[in-house]
Amino acid sequence: RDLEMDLGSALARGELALFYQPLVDTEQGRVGGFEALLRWQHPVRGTVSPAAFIPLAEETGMIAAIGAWVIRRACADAACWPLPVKVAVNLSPVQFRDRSLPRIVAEALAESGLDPARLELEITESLLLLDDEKVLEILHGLRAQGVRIAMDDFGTGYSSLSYLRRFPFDKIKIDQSFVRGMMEQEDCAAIVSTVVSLGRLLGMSVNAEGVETREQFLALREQGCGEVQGYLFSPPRPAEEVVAMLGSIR
Ligand code: G
Ligand code: G
Ligand code: MN
Ligand code: NA
Repeated sequence: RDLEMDLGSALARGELALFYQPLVDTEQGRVGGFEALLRWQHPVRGTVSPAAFIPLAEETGMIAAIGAWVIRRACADAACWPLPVKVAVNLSPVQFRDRSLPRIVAEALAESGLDPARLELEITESLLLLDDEKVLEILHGLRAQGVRIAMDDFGTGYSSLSYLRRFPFDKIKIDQSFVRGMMEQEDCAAIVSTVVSLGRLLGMSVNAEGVETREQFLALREQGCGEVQGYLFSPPRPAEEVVAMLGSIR
């Protein structure tokens, strides 16, 4: 497969880049951090979405090198930002297959000098489906470094509330599919408000993704959802634009 061969050299050729989407603190009304989202600037195909190439990287094992690069790049970028806001990095379950992740993260933090409390790692429910002692050990190893762990896309996988007991997440991210329908559909509204209170009762922060309208934002803030992100504020933008985004949202 052509794409596969190209992906093999994409890292070395400098074709991978991190874009950043602001995480907006609803109480303070300001940017509290950024989620790093990977982009592949392919010389012929143009920008290739991670939805297209992450699965390929996972199948071929290339996700190990790409994932390590993402962690290092995100820490290095964040260490240079003018304000000490968070940086959130998405992890693939494949990055938990061996035990190298805590070391990769420790090295990225040491090299960059980034305060570990500013790094948030996003995992998905599918990781916990493996129901693996090793996964929990790795997560605890990361947590022990002072890094925060967020459950991404909450409610879309094989959601089991027992996951929230098996590992104490710092944050739950409500999937954008629920946010999209929350003003029109009672089922979405019920799920959103239930997850917001669940997070609060469990002592976890809650983020709502895919916020596109002011009405959604106001409703989420009213319900006590502490953090939001979405096109209402900004799409993911190139690293060079982070400083401008820090100043522009209020
Ligand atoms: O940015 P976009 O909406 O196109 O991202 C599509 C998907 O790719 C999302 O599910 C997102 O979590 C995932 N993704 C983006 N960047 C990374 C990354 O650096 N690593 C992993 N594993 N997934 C990522
Ligand atoms: O799986 P994960 O939540 O990491 O993926 C986030 C994805 O959602 C990214 O690809 C990002 O580009 C996309 N995204 C971010 N904000 C919005 C939004 O407001 N609306 C829509 N439709 N997509 C968004
Ligand atoms: Mn994410
Ligand atoms: Na998500």
